[in-house]
Amino acid sequence: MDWGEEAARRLTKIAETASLPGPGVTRLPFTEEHRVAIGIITGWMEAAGLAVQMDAAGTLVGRREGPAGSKTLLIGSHQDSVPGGGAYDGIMGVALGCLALEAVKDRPLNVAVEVLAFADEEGVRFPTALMGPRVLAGTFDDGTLAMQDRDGVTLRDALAGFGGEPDALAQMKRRAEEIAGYLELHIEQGPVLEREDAALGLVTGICGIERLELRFTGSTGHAGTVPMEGRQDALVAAAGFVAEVPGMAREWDGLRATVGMLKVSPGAPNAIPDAVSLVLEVRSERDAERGAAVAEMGKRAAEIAERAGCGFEMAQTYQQPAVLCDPALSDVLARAGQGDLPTLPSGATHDASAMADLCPIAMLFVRCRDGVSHRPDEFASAADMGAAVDVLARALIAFDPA
Ligand code: HGY
Ligand code: MN
Ligand code: MN
Repeated sequence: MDWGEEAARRLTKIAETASLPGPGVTRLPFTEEHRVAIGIITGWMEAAGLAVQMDAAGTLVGRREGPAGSKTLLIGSHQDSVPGGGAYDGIMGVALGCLALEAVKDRPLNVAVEVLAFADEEGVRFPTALMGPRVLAGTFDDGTLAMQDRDGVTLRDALAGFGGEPDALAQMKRRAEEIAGYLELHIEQGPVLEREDAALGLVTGICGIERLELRFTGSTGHAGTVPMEGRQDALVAAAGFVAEVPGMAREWDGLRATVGMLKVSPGAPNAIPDAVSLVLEVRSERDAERGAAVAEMGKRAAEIAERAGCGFEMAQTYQQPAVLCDPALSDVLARAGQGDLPTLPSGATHDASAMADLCPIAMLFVRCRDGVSHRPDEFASAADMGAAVDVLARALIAFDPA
């Protein structure tokens, strides 16, 4: 079988059938689209001879037993997408894991293997993410079950309604000594491999992330009668800060800072804005630099607010540290790639970020056309996906954690 063509066929099918209508793929966790995806992925796992079940966190698990007493090697990624996202982000790692096990067939392996399709990596529906890997790593905070989506549905109710078991999550922590490691194959979502004319690349590490809510406060008034002098326009302050973010980010090598959400009140064309809240996201492979950059940005924001006669406050709403891929486990992929795989950091985060709290992680990137992702035109070629399946199959056959 041409594993790359089969991967392309499967990913096209699941994109077309397990998504809300509209451009690109929209498949949020614990929805009808997720349920359709579960059915399709179950077929992939069964074709690979895996025993399939959904765990309490809504992760679909396909398991192939290994020799008695052997450790388990985990392979996985996420089934969910961003709204209007691509057909490869996340789900490709699940498809390629199943195909590699199909390719291996019943050749003897030194480990048991599980393919994991995690429910929610993007954190779009609920203001949290990575529940599946965090439950396995024992780092999941039960408090997040109370978080609500835009319709007021709690994560607890959505999970229970989907067939998960919110009250059984605490018992799901895997024993680290039984796990040989976690491998994640993922579309690069950036332009590096394409620029290097490389189909595949080994990930050195995954960036850390920090999200902060910044609030600028002024005073509202009639847009037609309040003179320009002395206004305390919260949007003027916020816009002044947003305009400076790119320049501030460039002061730190490799740092990325983005303002992707902004809310204005009262939000009327004839009323001076008296409150603006925005979300600043800062990413870096170096946590200390990220911390320094956030502190400096907060200082600059306060100065800008003061110049506009406005108040200012900032609070952290999310953070996850940078994680390094395990050199030994990465080397298994490198050797299976016959040694000529380029290496690169990941500016996107992945389920592997959370799995790093349980076991060694390694990631293999697949070239991404034009570096485009989180968009309907995200694309990985069948040839490159076929090369990834071959590398993973060779790695599985050679891998011996003893
Ligand atoms: O935000 C990220 O990097 C990932 O796509 N969730
Ligand atoms: Mn994504
Ligand atoms: Mn992803």
